[in-house]
Amino acid sequence: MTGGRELVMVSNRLPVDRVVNEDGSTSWRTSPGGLVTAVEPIVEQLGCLWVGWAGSADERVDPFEIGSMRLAPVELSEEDVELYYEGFSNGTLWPLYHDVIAQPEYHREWWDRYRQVNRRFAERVAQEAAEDAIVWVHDYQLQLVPALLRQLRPDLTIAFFLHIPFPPSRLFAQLPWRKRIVEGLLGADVIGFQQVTDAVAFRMTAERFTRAPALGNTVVVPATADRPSRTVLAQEFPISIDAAAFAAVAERPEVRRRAQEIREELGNPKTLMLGIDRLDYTKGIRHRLKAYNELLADGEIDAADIVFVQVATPSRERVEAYRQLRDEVEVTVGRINGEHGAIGRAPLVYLHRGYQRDEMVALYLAADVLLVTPLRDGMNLVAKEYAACRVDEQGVLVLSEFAGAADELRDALLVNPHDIEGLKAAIVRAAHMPKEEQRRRMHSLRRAVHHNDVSHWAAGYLGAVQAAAESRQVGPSG
Ligand code: GDG
Repeated sequence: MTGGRELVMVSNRLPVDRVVNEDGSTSWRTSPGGLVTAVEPIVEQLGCLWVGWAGSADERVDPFEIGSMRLAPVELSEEDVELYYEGFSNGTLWPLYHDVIAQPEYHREWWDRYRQVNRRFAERVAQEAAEDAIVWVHDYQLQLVPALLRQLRPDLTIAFFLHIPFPPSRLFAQLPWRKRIVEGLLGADVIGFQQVTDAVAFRMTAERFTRAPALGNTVVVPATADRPSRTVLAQEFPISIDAAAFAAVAERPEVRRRAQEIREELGNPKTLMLGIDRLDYTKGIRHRLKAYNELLADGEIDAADIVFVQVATPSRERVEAYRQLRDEVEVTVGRINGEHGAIGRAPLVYLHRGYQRDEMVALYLAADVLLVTPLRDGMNLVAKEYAACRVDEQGVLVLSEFAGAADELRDALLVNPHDIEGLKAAIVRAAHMPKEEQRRRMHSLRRAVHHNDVSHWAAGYLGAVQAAAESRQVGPSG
C-alpha cells in the first residue's frame, strides 16, 4: 500500500502508554482511543516509524521499538502541554471544530506555542524519515506540520487525516489564525476527512481564505515565484474498524460467558442499556442522562426493569471544561440513583475508568441497547464496534445523526440528541423492539461495517496517497 516507501505516522501522542509492572519495572502497551483502534491493524501489517509525544511532560524518552513499530518520542515541556495541547488544541480547536458546543477561547500565547510545537514535530520527522517516505500526519493538534515539512523535506509525500469534523466556513472564520491553518494543511498532498460535508467545508474554506480554487475533490494551490502550482486532494475517507477482529473476539466462549456474567451481576434486568464514551462534552452524556432520568420519573420506564451502564473513560482531566463536565455528570448520576434506586438496585451504573478490549466486547454483547448520542462526532467507532460484535444480530443501536457514523449506519434508530422528547421515544422504542426488527436492523448495520472495514478504508486512503507519491515522481506537470 506504500509502494515500498517507508511509512511515517505522526500524531500528538504515541500510540502507547507506559505501565508500571508488579516488579516495579516499566513497559509500554497500546493505548485506548479512536486513532489507535483504527490504525493499529494497518501498522501491524506495514510496520512504521511513529513520531509523537510519549505522554509525560519534561521527560526525555529514547527511541524504542514495539512489534513492527519504531517509536521516536518528541519532548514536550509542562508549559507546552498547557499551552499547545490543553490550550490551543483542546481549548480552541476542539470546541471550534465541534460546532462550538463549548465556547472556544482565542489566546495569542496558545497559538504561538502551537506553532512552535508543530515546528518541533516537523523537524523531528524531517530528521528521521527515510528518503521519499510517506508521512501520515494525524489530527487537529498538528495542522501546521504538512506545510512546515514540505519546506524542510520536499522529497516526502505528505498525507493528513482529520479525525474530527471540519467546521463550516462561517464558524472557522472566527479563528484569528484561520489562513495560517489552511495554509498549513495545504502543505499535504492528500487531506482525508471523515464525511463529505467536512471535505466540502474545507474546500470552500480554502477558497475563501487562501484564494486556492477548489476543483472537484481537489484544491489547486497557485504557483508562486519559486514554486509551481500543486493539486491537493481533499476528500472524505470515512474511517472504520477491524470488524472481523471484533467479531472474532465476540465469538470466543470466555467473552460470551463474561457477557452473561455481566447481566447476572446486574441482576438480570429486562433491558441492559449501555453507553461507552470518553468523558467529553461532545459525546452528549448529559442529554442522555436527562432523557433517562425523565423516563424513570415519568414512569415510562420502570427502574426495576432496566439498568443503564455508562462507561466514561477519563479524558483531558486538566482542562477546565472537562472537570466541570465530570462534576456535573457525577452529581446527576447520584441524583438519578438516589431518586430511582432501591437497596441492592441502582438503575444507573457509572464507571469512570478504562477497560481491556475483551471486557468492552463482553459489554457490547451484554447490552440490549447501545446509546451513542454525541452532539457532534467525527465518526464514532463505538457504534461500529457494537455492530461488528453482535454476531447474534440482536441489540439496538440508538445513534445521533450528528455522528459521522450516521452516514453509513442508516438502520440504527437515528436521533437528534438535542430533542430530549425524541431521545426518550427512541430509548423506549429500543427497549421494546421485537427481535425480528432487531435482527433486520442489526443485519444491515453489520453489512455496512463489514463492507467499509478498516482495510477498505486504508486501501482507499493509502491508495490515494500512493497515487500522489507516484505522480510527484513523474513531476508536477506529468
Ligand atoms: C476520535 C474522534 C473518530 C474507549 N474506551 C475504552 C476504549 N475505547 C475505544 C473505543 C473506540 C475508541 O476508544 C473511541 O473512539 P471514538 O470514535 O468513539 O471516539 P474518540 O476517542 O473521540 O475518537 C471520533 C475517531 O477519532 C477515529 O477517527 O471516530 O469521531 O472524536 O475504539 O472502543 N478501548 C479500551 N478500553 C476503554 O476503556 N480498550
